[in-house]
Amino acid sequence: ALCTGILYPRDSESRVVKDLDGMWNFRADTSSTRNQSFVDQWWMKPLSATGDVIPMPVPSSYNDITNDKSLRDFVGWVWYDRDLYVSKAWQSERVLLRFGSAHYYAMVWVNGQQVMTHDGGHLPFEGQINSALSFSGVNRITVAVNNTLLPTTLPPGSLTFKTDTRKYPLGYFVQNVQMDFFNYAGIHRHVHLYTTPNTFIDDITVVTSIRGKDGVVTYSVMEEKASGDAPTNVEVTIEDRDGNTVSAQPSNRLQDTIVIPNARLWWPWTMKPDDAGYLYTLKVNVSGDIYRQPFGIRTVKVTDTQFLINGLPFYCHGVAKHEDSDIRGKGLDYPLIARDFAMLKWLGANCFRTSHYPYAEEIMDQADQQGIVVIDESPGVGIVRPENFGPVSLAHHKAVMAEMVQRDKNRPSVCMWSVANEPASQLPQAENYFKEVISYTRTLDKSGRPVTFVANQDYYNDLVTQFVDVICLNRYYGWYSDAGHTEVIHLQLGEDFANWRSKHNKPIMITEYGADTIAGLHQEPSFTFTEEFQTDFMSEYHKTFDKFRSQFLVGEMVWNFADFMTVQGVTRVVGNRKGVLTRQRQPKASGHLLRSRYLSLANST
Ligand code: GCB
Repeated sequence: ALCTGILYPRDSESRVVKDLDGMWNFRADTSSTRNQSFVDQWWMKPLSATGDVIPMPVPSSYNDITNDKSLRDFVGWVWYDRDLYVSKAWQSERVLLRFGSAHYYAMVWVNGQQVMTHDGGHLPFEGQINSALSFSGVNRITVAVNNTLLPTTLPPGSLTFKTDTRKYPLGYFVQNVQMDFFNYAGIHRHVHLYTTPNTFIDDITVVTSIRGKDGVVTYSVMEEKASGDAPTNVEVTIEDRDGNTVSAQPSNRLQDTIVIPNARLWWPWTMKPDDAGYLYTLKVNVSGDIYRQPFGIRTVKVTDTQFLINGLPFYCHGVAKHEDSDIRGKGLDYPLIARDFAMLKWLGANCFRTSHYPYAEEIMDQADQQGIVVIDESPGVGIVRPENFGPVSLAHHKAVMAEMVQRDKNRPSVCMWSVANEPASQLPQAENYFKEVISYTRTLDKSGRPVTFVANQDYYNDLVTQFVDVICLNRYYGWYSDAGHTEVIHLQLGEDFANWRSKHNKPIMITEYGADTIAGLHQEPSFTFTEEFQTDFMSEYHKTFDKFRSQFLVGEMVWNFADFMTVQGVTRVVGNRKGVLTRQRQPKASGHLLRSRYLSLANST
């Protein structure tokens, strides 16, 4: 899976895309668990013939759709199926079935024949299904998805079975997860069927640099050739945003460098509004298979005090987010995506981190197009127990990084990779584990983006920051320690900055700081959980940031963009309330505070 492409399905003169979104039949399997074989072979017949099914929207998490508490909190296998027909005209093409993501482990059958499996909840997977398809009658696609998290999955988790039947009913178990967000599950993103010719473009990689006023575009195309097909005929051109061809003459090579004179660069919207998110298109034609790959011309470089985009210092003022909303959970939803980007702009944010997993491709497209910088984070969250650092975990973590870089390598918005959030970076096992993951990630990205992980440990016990380009810190002074005491924040944060700097001569970014706040709860003078407290608390952080901004602080990101769902617990009032927006994306007082700060930062840089 590592060397094959996962290009986004785009239609063209040679490709047809059909989406399979809609209502699927759905049923949870309450009798099988991840590690057991299935009780019944439900893929052999229509799901409705196995028992009661309900209509389930795709894409969506299944958890919050019904009133059934056991489905909301379900851990194990759930099943989806639906019927479809394909055009006879597709018989001579390759037909691929592609899932934007399914959480967590997925198995897929077409007409009872297994066509693929995939490990991991936040990245696309696909397979060619011609041999299982009927072109002259109905087809059935069956998908089984299992959300059980194990010590070796990303994120990791474990199951504890309680066997004392005086206290627990038979079969009672607890899913232990170290992550502070609800383990939403199901088919979370689009399901596409698409075609390509038999000689086809498998992958495209674009790397850009800047020479004076020119943009230097180095691309490489991977083709798969059908046996007996005529010699490859290649034509590659570049179009600007208005569709004008800007490459002097077409290249006829699979690998080449094209220079665009007086190129327009891709910029974050705060640095150059007119060229915010400026994208070109690499138009590739390989023996008649046509694919249009968007890309931007921009460079990223980190010095010991600065984060440079196109050679100019970039100060990141943004947010950490989640894919999370009412009803649909982590399911892809276009109105939500549009609203989130509208509110990012409203806040004046110029960047976000995909805490704590890669986000949908349709979200990343908006970041590319709107000129928002992204720190692209892997699902490496909750790596905190010694058993999460073994060889199986390491191999899986590398495989996930490979899939993630493969998917996002051509995106100009992605300016840094984060391999993990808050791992136990003080454990001796962590040092070699992350040395491997980080150096492997560097080899994957031909454009050499910086690589980091997000730390919550202290400067004196952390063993991993030595391998990163930017020190990323999550800090909760005045909240998880000295709760309510905003007066300690500037002292503790300032001391912390100084200590990290003297240990590692690298730029620092605050990737989280925040306080739980119930919208509408007020108290003066401020008190924890009130809107007054959240703004007081944030203002203290801002004072400290301003002191270090001209030195080595390269960014600040509040935790969190919006309130989001978590597991039930005594510190969470129907979810994590650290949003500067509510879960419905309406501002708290802190949203207005951040907006005035970020808009003035935007105007000063
Ligand atoms: C963190 C985690 C984040 C949590 C947050 C909190 O450090 O990275 O996932 O939600 O703290 O609110 O506790």
